[in-house]
Amino acid sequence: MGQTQSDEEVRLADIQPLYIVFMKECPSGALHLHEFRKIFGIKSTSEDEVLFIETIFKSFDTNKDDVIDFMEFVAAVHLVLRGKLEDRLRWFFKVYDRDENGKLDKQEVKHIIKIICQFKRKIRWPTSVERHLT
Ligand SMILES: [Ca+2]
Ligand SMILES: [Ca+2]
Repeated sequence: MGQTQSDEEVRLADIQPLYIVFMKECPSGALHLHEFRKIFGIKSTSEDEVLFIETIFKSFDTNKDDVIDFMEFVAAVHLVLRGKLEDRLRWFFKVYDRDENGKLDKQEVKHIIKIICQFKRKIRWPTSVERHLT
């Protein structure tokens, strides 16, 4: 996987509880978009939110095969909950930059702030993940 050694590296003890959550939510070992939404408790049908979740999903699907496997899931959870600020910002930028032109324009920023405000009220980590990682 070409990882670099660092203090931030995922430890085995962190992975075990995630593995339990992951296998419970998707025994097939591959997480699809609709399961991804279910895990985070997103039942929204608003077009903006659906699109946003899809963008997040794609940003985690690093090998672009339209499913999130366990290693991608671990990387995602690790990044969001434990990642270095710089890595998180890089990821946020990728998610925000909807037309992928490498810049954030006013519309993109405005749009994303609106969605994040809506999500803050709705999103939840599975409690088992929260307990182990926060
Ligand atoms: Ca994938
Ligand atoms: Ca852009």
